[in-house]
Amino acid sequence: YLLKDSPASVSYLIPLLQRLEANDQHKTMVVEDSATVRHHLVNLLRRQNLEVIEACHGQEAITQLEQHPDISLIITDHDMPEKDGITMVREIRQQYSRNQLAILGLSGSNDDAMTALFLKAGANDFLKKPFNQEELYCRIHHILNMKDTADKLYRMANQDSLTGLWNRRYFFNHSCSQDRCEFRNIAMVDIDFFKKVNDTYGHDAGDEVLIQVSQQLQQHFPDDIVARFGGEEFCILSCGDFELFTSRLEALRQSIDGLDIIYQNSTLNVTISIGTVSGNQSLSDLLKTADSYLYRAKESGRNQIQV
Ligand code: GH3
Ligand code: MG
Ligand code: MG
Ligand code: MG
Ligand code: MG
Repeated sequence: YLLKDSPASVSYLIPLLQRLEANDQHKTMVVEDSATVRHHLVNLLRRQNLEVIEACHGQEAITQLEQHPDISLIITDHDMPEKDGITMVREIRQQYSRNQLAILGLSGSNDDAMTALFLKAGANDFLKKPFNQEELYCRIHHILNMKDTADKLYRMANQDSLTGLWNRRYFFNHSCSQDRCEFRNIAMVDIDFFKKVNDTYGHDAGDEVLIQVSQQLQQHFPDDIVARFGGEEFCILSCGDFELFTSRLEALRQSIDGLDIIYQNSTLNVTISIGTVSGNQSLSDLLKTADSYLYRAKESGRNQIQV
């Protein structure tokens, strides 16, 4: 065994157990070419109720990650056939940020630079083999906490807390992810006479309407960027066929028109107005145009799409 066994100290294990009790299921991958070490690591992790996937080298790990994008922790060796650990970490980090994935490097190499190389490639931490079992648990606990904190920060900065939709900041930061497409489709969506809902049924009822309208938006546009721009105004950004886009908008309009929103003892009904445009102009030009079409939809009687 390359691994040092040490007397199990229950007190050290408690932090990891506690975080798992908090209903956090972290899917883990062990990347290690030595079957003996890999099985030992897998056993240590399974003992902590972690779901574990195995890979024998870096290339296999990358394939596994594509099949299990919800993996949140990778523990990896360096010296492996096909692809070494540091190269693998560097490649994975181009796609998976620190709020999605925690990585722990692990190597028996006597190379002084090994720790720095792993950290520079994007690992969160490094542990030398043979390692102490409690130290492994502590480091895992630590990097998973860091990942969860980074994720929380990311959500606080990019998501709308009431509806769970993306916010303006995310919208403008990620609009470039659609730069490759020739034409971009934009839709500005605004709830009609929303102020009346608040005035009649109260602010909490208004919030419920916002939540349910947001769910409809997400269901109709699962592959696009859907953001709450403010108040009762939303924006959808997508690539691809504009006719398909407008037919989806029409389906959205109809489903909200027919939606009964139950709040306490009342059934609330709202409609939406939409302004939409497609083109290769700048995002701000497209938004201005969509906004003017939305205004036209309001002027023309609401509950409609203006193209
Ligand atoms: P129009 O059809 O012209 O869009 O009329 P409207 O009443 O929907 O538009 P208006 O801009 O007059 O009112 C929007 C209201 O949305 C006013 C504001 O109090 C309310 N609002 C904004 N944010 C929230 C929120 O987070 N929760 C609730 N309940 N209300 C909100
Ligand atoms: Mg090895
Ligand atoms: Mg409105
Ligand atoms: Mg308004
Ligand atoms: Mg508005």
